[in-house]
Amino acid sequence: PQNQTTSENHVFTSKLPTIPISNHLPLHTYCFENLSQYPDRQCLLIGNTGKSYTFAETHLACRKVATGLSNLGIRKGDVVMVLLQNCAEFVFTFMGASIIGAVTTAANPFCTAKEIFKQFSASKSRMIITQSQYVDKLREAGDNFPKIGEDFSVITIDDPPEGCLHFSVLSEANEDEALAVEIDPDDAVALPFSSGTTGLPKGVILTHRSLITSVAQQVDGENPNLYLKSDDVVLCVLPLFHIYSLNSVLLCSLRAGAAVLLMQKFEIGTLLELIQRHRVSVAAVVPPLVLALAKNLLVDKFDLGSIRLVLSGAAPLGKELEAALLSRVPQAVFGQGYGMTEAGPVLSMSPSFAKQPLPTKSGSCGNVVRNAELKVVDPETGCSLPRNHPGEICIRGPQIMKGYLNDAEATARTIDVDGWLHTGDIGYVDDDDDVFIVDRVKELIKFKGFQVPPAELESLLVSHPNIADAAVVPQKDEAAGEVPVAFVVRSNGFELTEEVVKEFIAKQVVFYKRLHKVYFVHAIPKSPAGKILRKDLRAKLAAAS
Ligand code: 4UU
Repeated sequence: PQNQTTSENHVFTSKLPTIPISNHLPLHTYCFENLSQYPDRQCLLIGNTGKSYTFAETHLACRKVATGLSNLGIRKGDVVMVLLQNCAEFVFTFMGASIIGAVTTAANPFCTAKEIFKQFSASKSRMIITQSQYVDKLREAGDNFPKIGEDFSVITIDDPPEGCLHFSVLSEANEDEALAVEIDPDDAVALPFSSGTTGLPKGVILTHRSLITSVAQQVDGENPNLYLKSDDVVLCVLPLFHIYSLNSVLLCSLRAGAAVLLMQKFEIGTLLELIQRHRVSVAAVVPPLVLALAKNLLVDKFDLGSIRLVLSGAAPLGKELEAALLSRVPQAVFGQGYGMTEAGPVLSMSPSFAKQPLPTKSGSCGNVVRNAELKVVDPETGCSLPRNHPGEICIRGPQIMKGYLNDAEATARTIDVDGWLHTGDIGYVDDDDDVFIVDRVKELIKFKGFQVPPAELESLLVSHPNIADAAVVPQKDEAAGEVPVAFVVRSNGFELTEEVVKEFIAKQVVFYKRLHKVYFVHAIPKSPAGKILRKDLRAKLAAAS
């Protein structure tokens, strides 16, 4: 395929040929399509217990949970909330919901009750599947929040506290009794939350068609861009409630017939031990994990010789860190993927992971995925730019989201009338089709790859009686990449310390949204239209450090 580069329109496509994609199927059918070739192969390996499930067992468990969900009244289009660390039940629930045409919205179980119920209410979830340790915070959220048993049911994967059901009500249902449903490719299947380029977190509607397309762009075709083999063991330490792990680790592995090693949480010693024990061959990581693998002294005590491929994504990765990692796993191929929840999520992927690998440069996020179009637009004029000119990256293809849930305005701001999704990332495509991200123009802050939406923290800040105005921006940080810091205007005559402000936020948000610094100022710089001039504040920070 040739890239069109007429003077008005510079559109970049993959060097890999376009492939047929079975995106007319329901997601679960697509993911388990090749199951009969390897029913007895390991599918899920549970890191902390040593338990494992073959592909046939996994498929059966998903079908049982599908029936179980419908026995509890979950119907096509209903939303189920998953509040779990990585575990087999996450997989069974997600795929089980897909089978009956229901939708999964997953959240970080460490979120505060307030954060969880925001997503719960916005998504109109009918039930929460979680661990017993998180039930208290749901119960004690206060009178203004939905009530367990009255407004929704709770299912726990371990001993259920009073008023909750055990996961066996789902997993022990009779798979033959599942209600037959018809699924349209454009029906939602996943509803992750993302703040996108601006504002508060919003439900991102990912359909069967979008997720199948994205997975196929990675692992399908004669020469898959991300070549996963059926004897691979793929590390799943990144949380499945984030789209990176859900898509590029879980769904891609299911489709390709590779085993997934589920780890509940990141702890370097356990991680290294599990990599060695299970001979992990593919590791999906984020930059802070690369840092740990590159720098931690424990690494030398373990055999990491089984790793053949390391994929990093979700945040920028420096060349030095990449080199440091490769000195620890010299046999491995290293590359980046570039994703965004709204984009389905993968926009570009290193061609060095392909079955017939091609080189890519250090620091690059690889090439645009196949069966998609990418362009770089001048943020001022909206015109597309030629190679080597940085601008806003836009992507088009059947993999992108259907839109934001109940937010036509935000959808129209993000996907234009021609179907281009605007990422809010600044980057360019070089002469060899390598994509480089150089900046972010959207508000979003990324702490270790986790989303921190400034608008959310700003609205909390101005709800404090002694705060007149506030703005939150990213500050560069060695370990986390970026941390949120606040500029705060005190209300007239009020005393307010940095500690008080930090504490006020800390008790309302999940750990990675905590403020790392508070700067008191007399006014927040704003445009004539009242928009916070974030660039000015970021420049102020850069000048001060
Ligand atoms: C610089 O981070 C993600 C998804 C990441 C992903 C998914 C599948 C990576 C590889 C993969 O295979 O989604 P969000 O919505 O949490 O955050 C999106 C934003 C991007 O717009 C960009 O600003 O995260 C940033 N980002 C990156 N930045 C994502 N990947 C990269 C990257 N380099 N490689």
